[in-house]
Amino acid sequence: MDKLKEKFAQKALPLADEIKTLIKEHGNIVLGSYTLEQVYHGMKGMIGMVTETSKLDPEEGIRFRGYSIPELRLKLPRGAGGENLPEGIFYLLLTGELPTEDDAREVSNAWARRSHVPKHVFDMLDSLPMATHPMTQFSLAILAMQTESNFAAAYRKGINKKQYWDPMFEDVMNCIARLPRIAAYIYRRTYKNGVHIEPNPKLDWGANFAHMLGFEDEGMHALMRLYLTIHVDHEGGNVSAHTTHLVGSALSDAYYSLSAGMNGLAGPLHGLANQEVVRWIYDLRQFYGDKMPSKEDIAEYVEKTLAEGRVVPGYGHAVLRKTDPRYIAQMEFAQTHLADDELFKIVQMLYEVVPEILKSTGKIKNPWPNVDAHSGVLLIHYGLTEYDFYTVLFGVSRAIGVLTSLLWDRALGSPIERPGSVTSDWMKAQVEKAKTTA
Ligand code: CMX
Repeated sequence: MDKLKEKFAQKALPLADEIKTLIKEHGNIVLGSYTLEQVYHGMKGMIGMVTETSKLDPEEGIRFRGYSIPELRLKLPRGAGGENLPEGIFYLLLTGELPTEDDAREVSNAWARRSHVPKHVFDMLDSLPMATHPMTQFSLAILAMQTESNFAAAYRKGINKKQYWDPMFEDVMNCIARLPRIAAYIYRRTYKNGVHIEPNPKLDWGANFAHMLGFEDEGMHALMRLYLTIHVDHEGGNVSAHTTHLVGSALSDAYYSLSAGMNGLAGPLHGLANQEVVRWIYDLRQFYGDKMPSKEDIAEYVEKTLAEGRVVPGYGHAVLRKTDPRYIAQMEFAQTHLADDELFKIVQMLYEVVPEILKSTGKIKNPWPNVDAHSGVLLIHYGLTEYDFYTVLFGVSRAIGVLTSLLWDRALGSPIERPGSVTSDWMKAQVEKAKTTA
């Protein structure tokens, strides 16, 4: 068994026993109660699942295995041109331990070894109309790889449920290893006349991804490492993570589950917001004659967006109540590498103007920018201008978090998910009941 797989088994299997005991001995402890509004409004704030890899605090932001983004920027191994290696955060999410440089390098090597994409996946992509959105192509390609699932093959043979985690480990490693190749193929097919670039096995995962997309600039390699590290995980309840977990709970394999999760990421209120932000900024600039907008212009355009019953993309969050630390990490990168960039200056002005206007509506719970408010501007600076592709980059990173979580689900013996649902008539009856008891 390879070292990382053995380490995972040493961590996960004892916890599976511990959880069984916890449920047996303390299963009747009451964790909270929820309101009619929470049931109608997307179950916000209801504790409904366990996700081992990360936890989101509304005020402080995400902690990966207990570490905040600023802490991890100091503690995780870095690539040649700077910025943490996504391989390092994968190791942390998988094992709960900070990786050494060697640990991260071993993940890099394992992913390089496992990165071969079967030909039929490329053939399937080539059969799609050129105008197919990159996220549709990405989700379909992941689904097409399902032919490779070790878990599905093992289940068909009749594997013992205690062993589920083993073929799932293989699927998770293989799937993540192949995603950059697939994403780069989609990019080059859609935007670069199908001229593809072979991987460079000497590069780390993030830099190799940038290389296959066609970017050799050290700054872009560093940006790709940062991007792929900060988008990995955001606890279990967000749409892409929850969907992957839910679909996987039926013992659908990693490919089925991730493809489903990516369809959720493709929604404009979730991951697609990164392309929407850039589109919205371009529309804003065009509205003011393609000149640098003033703060007054921006304020007017935000008001106009709200008056049209549209959302201001990149602002707000279902859990966060402060500026997203992932936004700040990208802002710091921009301050170091592209302080004079015109679009970056617009993003900075938006940060000064938008929150006050959103607050003044009195209904938006979080007026602050989220991760998507910043990412596009950095990518454009390095020449990745095709914004319809941005959510695929998010997806490559998010796969790390949701698939490590899915692997933990299988190791811990998580059951099929099946929450109860009620009708509005049932709700009205509860209201009547509450009135009579009051
Ligand atoms: N612009 C305009 N209106 C907004 C808004 C924004 N940025 N954020 C919230 N609102 C509105 C909601 O649409 C809702 O309106 P109604 O009551 O008329 O339905 C009201 O304010 C209350 O919403 P909320 O409780 O503050 O926010 P939710 O938890 O319902 O939604 C989110 C969260 C992210 C979907 C929402 O803030 C939004 O639409 N933001 C813009 C899209 C975006 O950036 N999404 C990316 C999020 C990060 C990610 O997943 O990648």
